[in-house]
Amino acid sequence: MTKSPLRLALAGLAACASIGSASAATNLITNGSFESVSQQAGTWTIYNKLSGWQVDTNGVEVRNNVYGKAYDGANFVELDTKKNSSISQSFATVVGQQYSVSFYYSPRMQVPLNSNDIIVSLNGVTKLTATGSGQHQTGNVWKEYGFDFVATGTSSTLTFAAGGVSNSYGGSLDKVSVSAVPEPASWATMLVGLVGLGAITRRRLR
Ligand SMILES: [Ca+2]
Ligand SMILES: [Ca+2]
Repeated sequence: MTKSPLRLALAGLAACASIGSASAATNLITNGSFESVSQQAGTWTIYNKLSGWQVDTNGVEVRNNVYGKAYDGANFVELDTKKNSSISQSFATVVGQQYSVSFYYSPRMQVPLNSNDIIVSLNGVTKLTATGSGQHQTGNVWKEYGFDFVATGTSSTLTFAAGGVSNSYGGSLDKVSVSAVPEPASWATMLVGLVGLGAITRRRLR
């Protein structure tokens, strides 16, 4: 059966709709901005549990605008609690689908380069290390980091771990997100759909 322009246009519109919902950036990470905790402004607490995240035995420090503001909302976290700690989260993925990881990192003010590392890994493999010196810094200076990956399993695990000198002072983390990247095939279908719509429109105008 040959595809009529109308059929192609409808398929294209369906693809548009699915891309639209994906580009509304469905975040696969739960509590990526660490706002689940009602942390009092200007204070910090080390937690052994945090909504959405698996927390290492050394805990995770939630800070509400203390020694620097959050990038998003009021809370951010520090992973060098009493010593270097880590948090991780597993989320459902589709094998072969590409995903984009994004997060915001800031060195901690007045803490040197060798104590501020946050090591990011996916399924146990290190992807990048966010680091910087905060020695001449006032408050937080946020910068976006990220990487893309293609899922190899129906579940993927993202881990953030404090690195460098373990001394209770380390880098800040906020606004973690993972979202599916639209596949080229979807864009191709959408283009075909738009061309099809154009053809129909031209025909109707005649
Ligand atoms: Ca936040
Ligand atoms: Ca440190």
